[in-house]
Amino acid sequence: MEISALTRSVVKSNHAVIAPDGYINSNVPGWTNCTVNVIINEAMGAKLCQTLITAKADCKVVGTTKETQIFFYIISGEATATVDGETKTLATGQFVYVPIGKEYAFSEITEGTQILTFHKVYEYLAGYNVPGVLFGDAATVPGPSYLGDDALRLQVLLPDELSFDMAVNIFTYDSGGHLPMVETHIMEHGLIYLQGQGVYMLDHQWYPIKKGDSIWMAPYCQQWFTAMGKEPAVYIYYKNVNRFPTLV
Ligand code: UGY
Ligand code: MN
Repeated sequence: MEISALTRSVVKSNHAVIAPDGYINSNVPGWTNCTVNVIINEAMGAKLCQTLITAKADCKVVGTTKETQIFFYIISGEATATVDGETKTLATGQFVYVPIGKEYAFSEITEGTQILTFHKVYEYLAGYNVPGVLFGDAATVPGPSYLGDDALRLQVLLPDELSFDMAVNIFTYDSGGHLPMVETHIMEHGLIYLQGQGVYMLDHQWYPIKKGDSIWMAPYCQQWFTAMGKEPAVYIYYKNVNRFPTLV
């Protein structure tokens, strides 16, 4: 039997690795008959929230966004989503972006369905409208090579427009593929691995990472990843974008 004091999870001041073995469930009003794991939030020092919903029988996920927009992504399974009066059935890889001030309701959720959420307080931009509801499917989003390296592919799920202050991307690395540099940047990340494994360097510490693991990277947490093993490594990640970078 494995010693239960062992885990790959760590929580540091500017990054965290959260493996599923340490999950403790939360109750979220309006999200019923499901387990909810709040993986990243402001209590950690983050400016985003990332949760994982796992449906039980007769699960419903219902609410109204206020000043915080929510991006819902079906990691596996199926659900029917109604947002601002529009209804669609969402299957694995499909998503819906819910802007501020909108009602959402997920029903007919197959037992075991896993739904990822990213939440961010919306920052208005003078001269630009607040984005509308957006349904989408990662399978139809192109994945061009990243910075000219065919071992890396980047899919951008939300429109690259100034009205959006968050990006959600899917990054695919062939085995042996790696980031072309150690990134050092102001933007924050939350992510979860959808497939594969590899080694992440965060703030000059090295972590083995695999499917199901999540990572938080604060602004300026230095980051690098290489994929290992027999299949591509894939993660879906959040990034804050498109707003003036300083109050100074
Ligand atoms: O968009 C990004 O900053 C991305 N290349 N970072 C990452 O995957 N850690
Ligand atoms: Mn980055």
